Amino acid sequence: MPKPLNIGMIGYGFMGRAHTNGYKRVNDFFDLPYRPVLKAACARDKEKVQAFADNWGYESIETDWRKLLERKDIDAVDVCVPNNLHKEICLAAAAAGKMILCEKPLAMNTAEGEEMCQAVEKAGVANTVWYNYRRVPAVTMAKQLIDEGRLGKVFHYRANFLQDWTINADLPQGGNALWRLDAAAAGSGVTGDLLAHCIDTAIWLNGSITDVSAMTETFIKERTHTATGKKQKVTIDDACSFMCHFGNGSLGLFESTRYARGHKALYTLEVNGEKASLKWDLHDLHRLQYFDYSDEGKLRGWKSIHVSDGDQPYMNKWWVPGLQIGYEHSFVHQVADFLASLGKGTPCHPTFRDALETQKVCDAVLDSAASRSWKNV
Ligand code: SOE
Repeated sequence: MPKPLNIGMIGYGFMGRAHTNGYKRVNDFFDLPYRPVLKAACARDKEKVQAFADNWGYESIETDWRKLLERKDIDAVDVCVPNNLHKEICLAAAAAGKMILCEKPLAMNTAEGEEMCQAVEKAGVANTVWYNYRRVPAVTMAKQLIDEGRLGKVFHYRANFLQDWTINADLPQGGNALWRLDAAAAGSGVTGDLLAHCIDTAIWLNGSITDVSAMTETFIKERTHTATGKKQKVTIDDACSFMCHFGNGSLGLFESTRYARGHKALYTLEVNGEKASLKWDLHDLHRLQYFDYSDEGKLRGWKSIHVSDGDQPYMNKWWVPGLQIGYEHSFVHQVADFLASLGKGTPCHPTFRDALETQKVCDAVLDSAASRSWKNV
């Protein structure tokens, strides 16, 4: 019988729902040493958090996260609030001895992230950051192929994360979901929100990034702030592109924007090696494109692998070959891996320390754009 693991969820937005769905489904499909129990949901607005708790099946609510952390019946807290609140909550949660599952990006900047790493390491509490795309089966399979040496020496890593939801100049900054447009709450724009995903996957697949050269742009200079009702300067990056070197000698090219009309959430990545290349696209997330130069010449070409077979990552837990899974399953997988790691007493990657690497690259990217010069990570 799996042991109960009592979850305290802080926040109830998009990620609060995505993570809760993961906690609810995980034991139906995975054999695990622990079973998440939806103990308490916490947010400032009592009515809204009660509605969330009722809808998703949390046993109780809190309106002050400090109260949640005082509760003896909470084992792990899930931090799903805007980025400017991550540090304070995580430091307090670590001091209270709670395990922490923190939404990405880890922090507002590297200095905050470093403090958070030290706090969880000092407290010895299990920790992970929700960079969920690692656990899309096709992406996990890309990692396996690279680790098996099938690509050989890597020359190029390329990633894009393109959206178009902020083109409307009337969209305010601040408040539900739109806190992402307010640098005071988000820290940065697409760099921390979208490129952070690309960077996490890139470091995982291709190793460390050593130096970067970036440009950013803020296309809409002023937006009404939800809190004040007044027009305020926009200080997030609406778009960011950067090039970089990886420690393994390969070259990286990254682009992210919320102004690519027609693209809703187009995360694509491509790795080109001496022996083979691979490509992945979030809009077609169960496929991995693979080109193997060792194939017989006349048959050589890109293969579109439908990652849905039992011998492909995570897929033996789901349906039968050919029947695919989706975005939400990446969160189920992260919960499964977190619970399995707890059972083994091993870290669940990305840990806070892993996510700090991504944070450092984001900071170097923003520094580079501001100073129009190359920056070491
Ligand atoms: C922003 O639109 C967003 O929801 C990000 O915050 C998520 O991290 C990303 O996965 C999808 O886009």
